Amino acid sequence: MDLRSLWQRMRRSASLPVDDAPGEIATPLRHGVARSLQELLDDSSVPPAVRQELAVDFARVATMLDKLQRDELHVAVFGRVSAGKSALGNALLGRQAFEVGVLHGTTTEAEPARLDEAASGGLVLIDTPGINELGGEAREALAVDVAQVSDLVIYVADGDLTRDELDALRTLAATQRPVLLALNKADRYADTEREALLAHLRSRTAGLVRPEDVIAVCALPVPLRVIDASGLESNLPQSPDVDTLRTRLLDIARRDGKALNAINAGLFAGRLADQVGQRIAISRRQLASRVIRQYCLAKGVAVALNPIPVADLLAAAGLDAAMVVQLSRVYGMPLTRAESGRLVATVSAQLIALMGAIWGMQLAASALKGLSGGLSVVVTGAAQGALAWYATVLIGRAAERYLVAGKSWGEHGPKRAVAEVVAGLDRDSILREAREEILRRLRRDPALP
Ligand SMILES: Nc1nc2c(ncn2[C@@H]2O[C@H](COP(=O)(O)OP(=O)(O)OP(=O)(O)O)[C@@H](O)[C@H]2O)c(=O)[nH]1
Ligand SMILES: [Mg+2]
Repeated sequence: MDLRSLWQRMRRSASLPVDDAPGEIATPLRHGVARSLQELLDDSSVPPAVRQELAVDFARVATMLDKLQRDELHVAVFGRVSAGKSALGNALLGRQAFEVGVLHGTTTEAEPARLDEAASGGLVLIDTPGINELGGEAREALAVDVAQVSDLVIYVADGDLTRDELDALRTLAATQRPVLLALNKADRYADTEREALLAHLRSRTAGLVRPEDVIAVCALPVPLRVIDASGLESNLPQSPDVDTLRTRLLDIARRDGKALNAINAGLFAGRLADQVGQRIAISRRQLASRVIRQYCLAKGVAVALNPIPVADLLAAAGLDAAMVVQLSRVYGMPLTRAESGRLVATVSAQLIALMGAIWGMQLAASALKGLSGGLSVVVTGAAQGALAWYATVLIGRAAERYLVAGKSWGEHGPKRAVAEVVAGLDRDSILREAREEILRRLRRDPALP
């Protein structure tokens, strides 16, 4: 009996729908996950670039929910190059769905091959490229990706496991999917040898794979060479032997049934929410950096053209307040112009209190450092512009911190927060970059001295 009919029979015996009828777990989950993602897609305070990325995830969730609804069992085959992953996939499916090769690296991309009748419920096998030509990080990423789209994973080995393979197994096991270890090419071992190797593999993978899930298989045995009575040689094809593995697969599916899918969809949705949160944070931060830089440049160039006393730099707060209004929008916590003005005043007061007059002197020296003699108006202007730039960076970063914390300076108040922002930035490299950037802008303008 092929796996699909077994699967269907199993479903019938468990009184589960064999056709396309939506499952009882699927519906609420579908709505919950899809709705919260859709809300993020529609949220205008989420930067457009993030929303675009979300659309990709949304499609992925839709596929997963679809799968949930159809009650398919997605099984990924994973392992080293030439371990026989593709051959094992074919043996389980009972047809030549995947290309099998003697050359290394036959399968180069994860390719799902569906049973033709998968729409009425069934098994979907996912073949993957061999992991040993990948670096550690890529290997881990592939393992996580593969696990994400499968309900369970078969790790295929054709001998003892290397340290890298054990690492990959660990990554797979950490994804909470059931992992089976198939020792393929069993035809190459004598019975005692094979049993010894299985025992060894069970002990090496203890805690990662259940002992009963370490199974010997023969996906594509080499044909037997026979010599008949007249001395004529011929090759006798051997049939694959994957029955034990198949039975175990079905046992697990039967044991966990629909719950297996539901758990995976739940895990995926949870992880997705974390990832989405992180991505929004990163994207907001990038956007905020661009906003701050625009204001730094505007203010830096303006001050360079109209030098003002150093002490007045922090007081030139109009532009800074406009910047804070924009930053507050980036972080989805809009502030009014008046609120932004007050925020800038608070930060400036802290900066002045922190550093006072000495700060101004040191900064001026710092900004001018490295300039040769014959200071032209442009160069001294640029030094002052750089100071204005630096002050704007500090104000911008402090405002960001306040916004990210949900409009709060935290329990230690603005003094500590601003001091930490100052300590966390490399003053001299900001000044250097600012000066170079301002000079570049000024030189580009032919109307300037
Ligand atoms: N003796 C023996 N050889 C096998 C068996 N299964 C697969 N092979 C051979 O192993 C080689 C690799 O098989 P594939 O299925 O292409 O291996 P793969 O893991 O998919 O390899 P890549 O896609 O290149 O990573 C082929 O030459 C197969 O004939 C088996 O059970 N016994
Ligand atoms: Mg392959």
